[in-house]
Amino acid sequence: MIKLYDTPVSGNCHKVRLFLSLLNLDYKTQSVNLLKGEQKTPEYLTMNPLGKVPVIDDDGTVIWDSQAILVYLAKKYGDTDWYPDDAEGMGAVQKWLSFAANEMWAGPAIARAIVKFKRDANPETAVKNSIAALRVLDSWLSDEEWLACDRPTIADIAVYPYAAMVWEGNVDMSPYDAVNEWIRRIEALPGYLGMENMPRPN
Ligand SMILES: N[C@@H](CCC(=O)N[C@@H](CS)C(=O)NCC(=O)O)C(=O)O
Repeated sequence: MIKLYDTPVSGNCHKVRLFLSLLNLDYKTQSVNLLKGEQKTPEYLTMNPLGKVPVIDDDGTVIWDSQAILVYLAKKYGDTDWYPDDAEGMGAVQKWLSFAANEMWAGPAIARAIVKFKRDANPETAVKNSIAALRVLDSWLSDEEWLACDRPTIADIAVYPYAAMVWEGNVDMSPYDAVNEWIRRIEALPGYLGMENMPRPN
């Protein structure tokens, strides 16, 4: 069975839990307490030398990094709807996986972590980066329902959690109508699983 090394408040872990739920896969979780440094123990570092969550162990196949895990799960358990196998489709999905790891991290994820977890980073830079990322997303989603291939793919799952939680980082979501509509479309997918105990914006 798949074992997910998981921290419930982590948006990167939420990507994985959400996708496991959309695929209707059984899994168990092993909670990793980041405040206690459980991600830096010698045992944990043998699975992920970066000392971060999430990690999955699928009967001995160990994968770290939320984007890599989405690719693995889609290829192994999903179908080509979630992760296409043609060059154009793969490229279209991959650019948003990179966006999730770079722009969504430098902006929305850091802005939230500053407010919620007292992360030592510059709030003005994080909010500026968040606005830049949201503008790119909003512009794309003004013409498209989904990020790639005209259907829900792992691109949407990778970008969604930190977009849906960016308001927790004191970023005003009200100017981004297309992003808000896309968030509602994702939350209407069969098997959608929300972030545990996540408050919703007013
Ligand atoms: N690119 C990685 C980033 C993983 C990451 O930064 N995880 C954070 C939690 S969201 C973490 O484990 N932080 C603990 C640490 O850096 O010590 C991914 O997408 O999985």
